[in-house]
Amino acid sequence: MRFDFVPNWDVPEEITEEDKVVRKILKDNYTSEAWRCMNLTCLCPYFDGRIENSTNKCILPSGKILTKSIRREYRTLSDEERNIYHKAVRNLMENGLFDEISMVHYRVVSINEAHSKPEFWIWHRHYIKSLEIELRKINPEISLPYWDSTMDQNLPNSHDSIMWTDEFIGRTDENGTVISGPGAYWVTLNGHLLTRRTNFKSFGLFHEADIKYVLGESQLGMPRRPKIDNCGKQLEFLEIMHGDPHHYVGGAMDALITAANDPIFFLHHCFVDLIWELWRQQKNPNCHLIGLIDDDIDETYEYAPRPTCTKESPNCGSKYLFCDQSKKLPQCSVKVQLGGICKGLKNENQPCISEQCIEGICQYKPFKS
Ligand SMILES: [Cu+2]
Repeated sequence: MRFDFVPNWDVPEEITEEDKVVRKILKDNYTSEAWRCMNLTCLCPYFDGRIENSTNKCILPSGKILTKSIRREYRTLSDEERNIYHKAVRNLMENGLFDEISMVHYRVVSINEAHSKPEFWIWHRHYIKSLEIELRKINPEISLPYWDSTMDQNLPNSHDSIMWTDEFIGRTDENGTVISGPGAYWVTLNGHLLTRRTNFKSFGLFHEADIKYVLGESQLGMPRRPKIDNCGKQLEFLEIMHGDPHHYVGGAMDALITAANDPIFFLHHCFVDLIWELWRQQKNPNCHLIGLIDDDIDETYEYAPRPTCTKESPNCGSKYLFCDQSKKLPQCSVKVQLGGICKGLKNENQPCISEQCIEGICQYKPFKS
């Protein structure tokens, strides 16, 4: 049988159309309310922990202390951290929770909620937090990483980023089927193998200039009062902008209804949430409502800063990133995979994951006799 990688969780034997459709029966009742917790004391029971009276800390059954999750850029995780993260995602796929959570997104999309309106920010914030909590229940050391796709967008060809390799979010075959990474051969809720675009050219990822534009704005659409005080437009722009990486990745990510079937959804939305958080922290009090003011701050997670570099301090904090100094302002970019285009980048900035940029292509050093 072709689909021997399908977890036997609730998947009936019934496979039709030459093994192309697998019907999953979901419980469709993801009801955990852990996402409502704004601090670790509240989260503690969801981890079977206990609050130690003297310190007020949450002690897990392992004896470790439950700490705030620190969300870091996906390419700054160590190899070990990344593998632990991938494994935990796979684990949720196999125990059915990943599908249950994907289904929550499917449901709100099908009733026209949480998108193209001010709830977009809050809703997706809570949504990705649900996945993070489930991942942390498997391993409390995990934090949801974010995908700062401006670092891929900076490359001569963003599809040459190491993002799309076996070690990271995975490769696709010529049909677009994801064949490695945490989404490898995953069967989505509509019964198809997870796909992504094989040709990424038609859409862009996040552009630094657009993020700067959003952060430069001081007002926000007020929930339920979108047109008042000219507060309406800026975050709408960010929501529209967030669509480009969806289309860029393509496949399941291309459509709202299926997007959350791809694990990359959560990396992308985590970055979207980070931009929102950066914006929120510099809010304009005149355009402010509940959910945005400081006493609503969520103490269960925080964001590590986005990787940055300067000429004087060119370290982007990971062997998978480099400080691109070929442009006016130095900026951290993700490295280019073997065989990828590095034309225009400076070899001394080490843009290639392989040894060298030779004649515009990342390759190994030529053999010297
Ligand atoms: Cu959504």
